[in-house]
Amino acid sequence: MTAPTLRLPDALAALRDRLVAAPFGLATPGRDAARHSAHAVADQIDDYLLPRLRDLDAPLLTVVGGSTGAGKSTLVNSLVGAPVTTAGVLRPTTRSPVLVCSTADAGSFSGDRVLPGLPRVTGAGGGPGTVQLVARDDVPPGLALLDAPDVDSVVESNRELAGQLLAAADLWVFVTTAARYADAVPWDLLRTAQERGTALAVVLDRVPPEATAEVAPDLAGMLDRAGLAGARLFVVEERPLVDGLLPEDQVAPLRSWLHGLAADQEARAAVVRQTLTGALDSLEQRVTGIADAVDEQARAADALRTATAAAYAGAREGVDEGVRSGTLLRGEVLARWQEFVGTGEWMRALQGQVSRFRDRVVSAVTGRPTPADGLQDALENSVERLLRAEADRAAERTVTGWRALPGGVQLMGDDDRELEQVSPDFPEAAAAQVRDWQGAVLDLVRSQGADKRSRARLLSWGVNGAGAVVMVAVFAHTGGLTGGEVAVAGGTTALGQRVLEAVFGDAAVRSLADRAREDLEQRAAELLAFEQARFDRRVDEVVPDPSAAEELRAAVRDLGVVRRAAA
Ligand SMILES: Nc1nc2c(ncn2[C@@H]2O[C@H](COP(=O)(O)OP(=O)(O)OP(=O)(O)O)[C@@H](O)[C@H]2O)c(=O)[nH]1
Ligand SMILES: [Mg+2]
Repeated sequence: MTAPTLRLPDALAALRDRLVAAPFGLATPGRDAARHSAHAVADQIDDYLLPRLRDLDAPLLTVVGGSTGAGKSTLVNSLVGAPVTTAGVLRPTTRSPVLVCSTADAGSFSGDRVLPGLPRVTGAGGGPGTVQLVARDDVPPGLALLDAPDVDSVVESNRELAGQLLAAADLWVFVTTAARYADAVPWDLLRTAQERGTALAVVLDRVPPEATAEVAPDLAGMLDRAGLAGARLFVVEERPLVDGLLPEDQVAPLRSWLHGLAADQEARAAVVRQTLTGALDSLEQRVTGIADAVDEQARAADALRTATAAAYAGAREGVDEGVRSGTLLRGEVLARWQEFVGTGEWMRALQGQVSRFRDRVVSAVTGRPTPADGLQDALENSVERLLRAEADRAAERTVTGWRALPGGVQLMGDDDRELEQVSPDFPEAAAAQVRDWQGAVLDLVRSQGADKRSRARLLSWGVNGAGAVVMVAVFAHTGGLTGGEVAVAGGTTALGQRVLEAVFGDAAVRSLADRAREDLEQRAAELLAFEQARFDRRVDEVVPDPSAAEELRAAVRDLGVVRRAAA
């Protein structure tokens, strides 16, 4: 059986992997904070929790943190009694951390046991992203001091690094000054320390001697009210420095407290336990917050997809409506239709008197082998225009919808103008589909166009002519209505309808037209699906895994189970 304590690192590593993979591609309101938090938790697992669990007896890592110019580097030098880290008048001075430890402990800190992402260098000049390691014989074993960059830096990388270092600490030595002890950023960090139960000491530095009596109790009160009464408070008065170091009487109390910890294995273990337990306890709440933000991502993705789907459903309906309403038969198509079936008195005379004129119509039409090309071209253009208009409208509606939704604007980026209309391939694809449709209609007419009698009439027009007639029928024949009931696009088209019925027979026209219409609507749906996919792909790319939030919650639940089993 595996000892439960051995499984805790596995559970943490699994959680870390989930955090690193958490999708935050959509600019939702909670995104940035949650992404930051996910990185911070993942870093803390790598930088602190895993190394600490692997070796509970490893020396304490004490991180000296606080505002720029608070005197952190000066304090570290004074504690050590030598200029191990650079103090300076330019703000901020410390850019890359300096870790001072006993020579005996150098092995604990020289590798990647703690802070594995920050390579160690010896000697100054390692630069940002490194930790300068200083091993000294005169530093007692058991406790290392890390001089950190400022927590409220104007330099963003400094701030982030400081946060990462504090999360990696067994013990925070928080340095603030008489002038700045009420600043917001340090207090945010102190509250974090309180929430996580991190072992903490506070140094009130650079206090004008005459102000000590007033300022120190004020800060102690603030700590108390923040639930940090347990933190040790050290006061260091601002005095002239000697060789860059604080006078011995000012630094001695803090030094002896730290040395006491270093020497006392029990006390050290208590500090480790406190910070370790606090960090582990804090994970559930932190990860829950991150998982909620991942849910927010999923909801935002759904909203974007829904907006897209609605726009393109509208486009499909628009096409169907356009096909059924007869509007496609206006203008050029109508003119070509009249040209095709012939114009003249008999057409007008036909109105209302189909049966009487049927035979004349049929003979008139069959007797005129007018080329159907003009009609076909006109139909093609008319259908393409409809498809284009609906696809353009859907693209525009989607873009408008996305602009109003969380993450939508960022997801489009600079492409919004391009997305607002059909894709560049659309016109060609639409033309090809319409041509294919016309071919399919011709095939339909050829293979099963109506009964024998009407097919004979049809074919006397030639397949092209017959196909064109069926296409007109598609647009003239509204669902369920027949013959005289239909008044499509004015009397002239209704007339066209009657001509068709005279030629085909009513039922045959309807059946052919229905099938041809279904085919066209199917092709339109395919074209629109292709257009819609441009939008869906963007969403899919940034929110790939719908179960991410649940997996995060499961990972933190597993951690709880392992911890309870170990307890
Ligand atoms: N006279 C006097 N000067 C001090 C004292 N503490 C710090 N200083 C000076 O204040 C300046 C800033 O001190 P640092 O130790 O560099 O401050 P820091 O907190 O490390 O600053 P960053 O690295 O920028 O975050 C330096 O010029 C120090 O010499 C003190 O107690 N007395
Ligand atoms: Mg410094």
